[in-house]
Amino acid sequence: DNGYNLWLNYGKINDSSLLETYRNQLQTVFVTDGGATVDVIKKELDRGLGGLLQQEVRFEPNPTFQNQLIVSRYADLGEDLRTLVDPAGLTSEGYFIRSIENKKHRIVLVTAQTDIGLLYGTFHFLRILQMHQALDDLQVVESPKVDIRMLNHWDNLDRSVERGYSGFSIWNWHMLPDYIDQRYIDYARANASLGINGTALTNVNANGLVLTPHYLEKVKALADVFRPYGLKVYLTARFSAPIEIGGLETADPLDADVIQWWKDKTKEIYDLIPDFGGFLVKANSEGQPGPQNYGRTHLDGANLLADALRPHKGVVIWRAFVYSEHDDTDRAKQAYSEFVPDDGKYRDNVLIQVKNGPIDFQPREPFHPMFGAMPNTSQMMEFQITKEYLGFATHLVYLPKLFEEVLQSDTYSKGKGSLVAKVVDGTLDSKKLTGMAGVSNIGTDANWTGHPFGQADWYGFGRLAWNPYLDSGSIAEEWLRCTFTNDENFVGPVKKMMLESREAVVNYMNPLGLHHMFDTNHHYGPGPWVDNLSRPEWNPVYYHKADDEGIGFDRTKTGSDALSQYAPELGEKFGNLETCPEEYLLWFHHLPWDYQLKNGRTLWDGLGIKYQQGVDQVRDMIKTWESMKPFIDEYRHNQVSMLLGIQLKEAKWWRDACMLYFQTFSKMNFPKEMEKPENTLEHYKSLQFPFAPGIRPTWN
Ligand code: BDP
Repeated sequence: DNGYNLWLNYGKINDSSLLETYRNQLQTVFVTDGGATVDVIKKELDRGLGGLLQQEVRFEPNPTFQNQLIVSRYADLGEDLRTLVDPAGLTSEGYFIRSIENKKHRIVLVTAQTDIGLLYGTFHFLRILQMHQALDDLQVVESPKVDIRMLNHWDNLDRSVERGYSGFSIWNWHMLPDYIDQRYIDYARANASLGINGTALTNVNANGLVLTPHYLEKVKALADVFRPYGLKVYLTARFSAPIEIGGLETADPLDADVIQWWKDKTKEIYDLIPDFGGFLVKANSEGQPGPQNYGRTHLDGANLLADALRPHKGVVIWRAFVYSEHDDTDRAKQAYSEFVPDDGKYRDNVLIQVKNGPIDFQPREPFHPMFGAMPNTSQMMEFQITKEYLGFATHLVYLPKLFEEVLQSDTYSKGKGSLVAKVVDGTLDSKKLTGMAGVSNIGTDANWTGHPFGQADWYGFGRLAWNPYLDSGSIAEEWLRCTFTNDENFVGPVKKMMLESREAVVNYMNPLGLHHMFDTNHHYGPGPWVDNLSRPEWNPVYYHKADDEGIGFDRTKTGSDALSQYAPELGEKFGNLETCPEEYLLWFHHLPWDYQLKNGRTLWDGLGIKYQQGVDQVRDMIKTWESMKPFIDEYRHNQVSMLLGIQLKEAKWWRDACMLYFQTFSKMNFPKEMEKPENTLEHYKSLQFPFAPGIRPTWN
């Protein structure tokens, strides 16, 4: 099994008594009449039930109500069934699944207000079977808690993928629009199975060409494929496009010709793609053009595009990933200072998309202080599903654990319990428009994500975008059961391994609040010594600030005071060494090497012990995986074994390179718990990776 089918693995149910029960309960299927989405539902049921029950699926032209699966819009239900389900509170994408047994009926009913709701309900129903759950007392009521649930592809038109580690871009621009790759359809199916309803096709480091007629035809072809699956297309808009493809002299957001150009361009797109989602914009960040090039603000830029999109009901997703060249106090503070003062001034079809942490997708960061700080502006969460800073597609790190930690963080913006999840789903400040984006890890590799367990990150992102309160353990379990097997001897240990994998990577890369110690450009291996890049905040030494005295970034009042951007309760908690959780210690404090940790050991020893622990955790993962051989196919078992072997090698590399380097300052012996480094510091410094995948071609 090469993993192409993802979690939509409809292999035969091998528990014979369960199989008998299902076969009996689901003798026939009735699906409401309808258009393209209903056709998709029928196809999925044919495939899913056919595979799981290993028998031909009998579709009836009319409901018989006996031992039948009924998939029907709420409005088409007879009075007697309608009274059994109450659609109040169900959003247009929500659904019910109920088993009903009374005098007239012995059915499982999937119903919804819309065809897309029915499709989502169908996938959920199939998942119930994939997980071998009983159909007897089903009472499922589901509506997504977040409006826009989208993937961001950092895909370039030449098919390279920025920070992509699983092959090339799946968008074959050259052969579109005439050639529709089967992958596009399977991509849409997989996303629909999770409720993902949007996809930004192109890199945030944008190319204006995608907005030219030649490319828009290709985009339209993809949008047509995705439509029946409820998946809307978005594009990244290069702010200087009016100059580059429009022939104007300026892209000033207040210039009348520029305003008109964006209006016309937007209309041109909607004429081709009536349900186009909108624009995703990275402006005035890392060399991307933006309104500040003309002395204007992010607010001016975002509102310009919002006005062009409003007549068509589109949205602007404006990224907050900015750090200015002119403020070198603390990069962690800059986005907040540029956006928060304009809270409430953005048009209502603007969402500000904020990365989960204030620096950049590190193995661990505290949540971004903008969450909870803009009660009058729609905000969107941006997670990174691709593992730019977590070992690419080579390391097994289960990201939903990280996502959950962020979503469950308390912002205290409205007192205790003001979780980031409540900002994201809008309930904290009664937001009308909400969203969650994940930077995709999908490519042309046979299994889509390179590492077989990378699929779990896509899966988990989708599930959390639907419901940000889900727990990462249940998500792991669902994914394992649907992807591999329901054998408890497999699910239990592998789930445990997945849940521990996130802490392992933190330990062997960036323990105790350290961050951004990655080597130049590729962000793969360690480079804590790097100090030669043109901007201070591109250098690891800027972040760890190791010197003869100690290590860590002082973000308290005595330092950059980034802490003041958080609610006072958190300022207290993180600012005080007594109460600051040790996982954030060096994020917020600069401390002497002999500072005493809670367990009585010195900071120096504590660092070494954490690094060692990370290595040992990977050893445990290898052991667990070894014993899983009997439960899954050889192909994927082998793949994961080899990858874990690399992960162990590299965990040691991180430990040794970082500890040897820090030792040049601490001048202390390694703690006795730590294994001896395998190489010298000079060796680690000399390693070069000029052809690492996913690197941005130019840092401009
Ligand atoms: C950084 C990446 C860079 C992206 C940038 C972004 O190194 O490739 O372009 O984020 O999010 O993490 O815009």
